[in-house]
Amino acid sequence: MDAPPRDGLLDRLRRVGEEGGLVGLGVCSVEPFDEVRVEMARRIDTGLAGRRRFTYTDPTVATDVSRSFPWARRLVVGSFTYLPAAGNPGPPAAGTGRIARFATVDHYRGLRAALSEVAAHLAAAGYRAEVLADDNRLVDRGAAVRAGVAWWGKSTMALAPKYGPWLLLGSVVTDAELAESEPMARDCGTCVACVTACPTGALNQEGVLDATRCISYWAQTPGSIPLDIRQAWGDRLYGCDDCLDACPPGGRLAETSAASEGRVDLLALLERTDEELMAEYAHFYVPRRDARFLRRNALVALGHRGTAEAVPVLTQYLASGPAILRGHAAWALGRVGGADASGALRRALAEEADPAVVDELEAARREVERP
Ligand code: B12
Ligand code: SF4
Ligand code: SF4
Repeated sequence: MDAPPRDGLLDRLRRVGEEGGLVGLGVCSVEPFDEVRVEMARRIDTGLAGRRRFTYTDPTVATDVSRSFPWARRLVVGSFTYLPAAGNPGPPAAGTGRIARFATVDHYRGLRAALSEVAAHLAAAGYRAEVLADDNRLVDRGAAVRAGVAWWGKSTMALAPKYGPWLLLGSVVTDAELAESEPMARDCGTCVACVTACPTGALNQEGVLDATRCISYWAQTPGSIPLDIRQAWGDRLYGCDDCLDACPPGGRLAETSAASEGRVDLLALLERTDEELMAEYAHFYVPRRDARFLRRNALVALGHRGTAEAVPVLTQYLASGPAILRGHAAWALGRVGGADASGALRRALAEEADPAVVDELEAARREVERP
């Protein structure tokens, strides 16, 4: 569509977005995000991106929306907060694990619904419009910063006044040549609270995340979780909010989010079937939709929060199932400790044939039997 947008269209889009629940809306050009692409390539080359996934599968596509939508002229970027709705998991409690607040339920649904309203309004005005949220074809934070919806924090999160980092981001790609918004003239100043709060040292003061050290990354990445990351894991089941919880601009909103949400009984979870787990956590990103990776996370959390009550279930996991779960169950038993754990580890050592699991069992037995 070639005709310039009629007066007031942007105001109407803002109203539609706000009614749908967006807390911020801005417009930016579709010029390629060259700086982000260069930074992504650097992170891939230096290993900081971890395994190539999502936007990292093809940074050229993710940073140039015109490759996927040749007709695109603008991005209408929206932000959506999931607090206070996502509540607060509260303090750690024996036998329980914690879900990061962005995932207590599928909060992206609210974001997508609001963006769809904006897209429908553009379509009714005669323009093309497609919703992109958490999609491999766009770097959402780059778009949000350019459209003045947020600034880049040292946690790498896109932050906004009042909401801090507690925002999900998405865009409507359109051919409507709407007026572009001014970027937000803010930065983190001297604050480094997120860098200090990160339990694994995954962040630096230049706003770079080493994904291979990030708990949120490992919670959704296949394979064995490195030992030093397991040590720092705490009671997490999925996601990590430490760098968000530490962030002063979002502090007040987090304080108002008091309802108890996001705490899970780990033993009950480990006793459910794969089908039940994948249905209950359909909105989690679980590699290959393979429930064993969620069980693996629960085993690590039990290693931190399990009591003697957890030993029988952990022992079952030692004796059957995939090697990755036998190994993580051994590690958890090593942390829970006690005579029953020691006996279970010794019996498993007599039977186990997989060398990697044998190593885990040996290390756990040494831990339990340390004088
Ligand atoms: C891949 C990914 C991850 C990976 C990160 C892997 C990696 N190697 O980067 C993992 C699994 C770790 C992850 C974790 C989380 N994620 Co994520 N993730 C994404 C995804 C799919 C792509 C991100 C991407 O491509 N980044 C590209 C890199 C290069 O950008 P960057 O890391 O932001 O780095 C830039 C800044 O550092 C910046 N920069 C530029 N100028 C300046 C200036 C200053 C002063 C500073 C300090 C920095 C700076 O330079 C870099 C490039 O320019 C997006 C969705 C999407 N399609 O965009 C969601 C997304 C980024 N994730 C999101 C969320 C909610 C999370 C978690 C909070 C979930 C949780 N609670 O566990 C954590 C937060 C961890 C953290 N501190 O970032 C939200 C973030 C919303 C927001 N307000 O920023 C997004 C946008 C999803 C969405 N649509 O809402 N995520
Ligand atoms: S999500 Fe957790 S582990 Fe990852 S950078 Fe933030 S605080 Fe560190
Ligand atoms: S904690 Fe401080 S440095 Fe980190 S993102 Fe928030 S304001 Fe910026």
